[in-house]
Amino acid sequence: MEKLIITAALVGAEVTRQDTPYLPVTPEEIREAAAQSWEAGAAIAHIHVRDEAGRPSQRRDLYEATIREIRKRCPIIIQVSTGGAVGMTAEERLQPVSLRPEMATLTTGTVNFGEEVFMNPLAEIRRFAETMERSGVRPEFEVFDTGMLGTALRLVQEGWVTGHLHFDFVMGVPGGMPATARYLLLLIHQLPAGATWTVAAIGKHQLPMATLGITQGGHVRVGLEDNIYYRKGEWDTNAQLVARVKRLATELERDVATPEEARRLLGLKGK
Ligand code: KMH
Ligand code: ZN
Repeated sequence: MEKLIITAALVGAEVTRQDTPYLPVTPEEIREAAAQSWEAGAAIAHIHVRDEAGRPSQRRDLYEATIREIRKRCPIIIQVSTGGAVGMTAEERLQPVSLRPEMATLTTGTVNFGEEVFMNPLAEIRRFAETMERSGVRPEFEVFDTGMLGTALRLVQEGWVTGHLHFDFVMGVPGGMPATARYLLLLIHQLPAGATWTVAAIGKHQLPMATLGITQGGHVRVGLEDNIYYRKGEWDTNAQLVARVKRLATELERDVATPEEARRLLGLKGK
């Protein structure tokens, strides 16, 4: 198997400081979380940013400041969110892509998201893909439900996305697909040859699905965006979650990729 790429989803848009005191929100805190996660074995930092009041934001200046801070401390691959928070406009969500980060997320469908709806109409998805392609930003397809894989492949067929294909299966969001082995196997068996995939799962599902990602030849995303507990009732940090995946991978005899090795696996040129 190729080396394991660990993504640290450091911040997210839904978790608050009231939920966990360990959530990084300022550029400096996100820098430290990224650096500690890199030291623990992460090759990619999936980032959202927060405004001065701690609210989810897609402001370009906040992403710029955060990326600058992270770059001071470590060579981790930076993947910006274009999902942002539910209810944001496409214009708002696309702002960080203009910074030309190495990667950005691309959600390929609309999905119920708890009591809300995460809207991603096809015309908007095409626009996001076209903007990333033009900016030299590698998309990571965010697949919250099974139909989104078909839409991602449609975008590829239509020529909106070229080059290496990388998917993130986000499992266990209320309204999205469940976090089960059966769903994961269904998805990975439909991937085109040469594509890579990672698995992210919400809350208590994170650890078992991460283990499946390691053993089934995929990659793994962990972090406070998806899960704030190390075990029931016990908070953790992003780095602790990453370190646990690295320990598991080592036990299962799978080496962990550095950012440079991950760049080669994902066909990234580096920035
Ligand atoms: N916050 C979710 C509505 C992404 O980062 O692109 C969307 C999300 C996906 O987190
Ligand atoms: Zn995200």
